[in-house]
Amino acid sequence: MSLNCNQVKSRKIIHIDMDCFFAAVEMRENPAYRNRPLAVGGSSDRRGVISTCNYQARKFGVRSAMATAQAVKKCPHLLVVPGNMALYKQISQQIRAIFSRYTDKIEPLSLDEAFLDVSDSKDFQGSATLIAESIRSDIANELNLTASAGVAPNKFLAKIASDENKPDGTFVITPEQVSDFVFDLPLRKIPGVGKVTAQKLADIGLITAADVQAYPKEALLNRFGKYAADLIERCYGRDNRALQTERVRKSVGVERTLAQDIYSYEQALAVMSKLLPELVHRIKNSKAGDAIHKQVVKLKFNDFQSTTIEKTSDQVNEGLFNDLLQGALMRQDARGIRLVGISVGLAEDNKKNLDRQMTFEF
Ligand code: TTP
Ligand code: MG
Repeated sequence: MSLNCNQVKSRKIIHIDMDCFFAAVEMRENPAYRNRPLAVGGSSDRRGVISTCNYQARKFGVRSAMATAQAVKKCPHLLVVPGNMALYKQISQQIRAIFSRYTDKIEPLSLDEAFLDVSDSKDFQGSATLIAESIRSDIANELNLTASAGVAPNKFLAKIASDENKPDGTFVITPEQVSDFVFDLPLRKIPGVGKVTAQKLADIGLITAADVQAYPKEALLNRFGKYAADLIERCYGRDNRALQTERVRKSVGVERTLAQDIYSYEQALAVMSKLLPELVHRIKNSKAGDAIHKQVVKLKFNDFQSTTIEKTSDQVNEGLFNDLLQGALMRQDARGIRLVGISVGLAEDNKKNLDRQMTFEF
């Protein structure tokens, strides 16, 4: 049976968001930063802005995206450090590896936050709350960092919930609590409602979700168009969006296992030249041409050991594959070759995640 518009599939969604992520990493790495107001950002004499700051600095009113000069005015003892993006990315991978112990339905939103759909999980007898607590304690024990979690029947409520008990806390909205929770919810807190939209809504007296519920639906749809329909849904606590879990492809390749072992460069080259048009075809089909950043040759020998050799490249270059094959054969040691493969590595396309962020800006 298919779901019609009014039937909302019940899900168990966890939203995890690291606490003052960049600043927390800096405090972990440098004990001297721990007990003082700290920000990561550009320096004030170069018109820098604050990326984030620790909770001590927040007490003084320092915020993300604030000019560093203004932040230092608010908090004269603020220490501003430049940050280390490579390290934040590496830790982000470690956090994702922890998530993947619990589910493969993961939608990363940025380096420090992600949605997890644990509807079908059997861990902790299916308790999303206990799963969230377990993830938080894994992060604390293994990475020495804290995260906050929101647990709810859908994405937008889970996202709002993760902010409720920040830092180092969990907030749960059960299906029974949804209507009470949204009643007082300021529209500004709904992801996608920015400053401009919130002001336009306030202009007609709409501040909370309850205000929207009480307002004539047709009038809202006429005034604000199609975005109003989603907004009204959120104001009743509804959000039927599934997680966008599609994996970003990391490579495209073709390989051939041979019926009989081969031994020479010429033989391997002949196999490779048959594979090449296939590879080009696959790259075209996957529309990945623009993302190519390396070429790879793989050989498997008749003792089942395999070897790969690669070189940076932004296109498919036959000459380079030939050179790589020669390089790989230096490792042959008189063994027979059972498999020849060629592939291209693709750069990760982070834009995809940004494009997904939905807004209600009218
Ligand atoms: P956030 O999760 O928005 O912030 P946070 O983790 O620092 O703090 P909170 O405890 O409130 O979650 O963003 C994650 C990281 O992204 C943050 O550590 C730094 C970076 N960032 C910027 O560089 N500029 C910005 O304007 C924001 C909002 C974040
Ligand atoms: Mg965060």
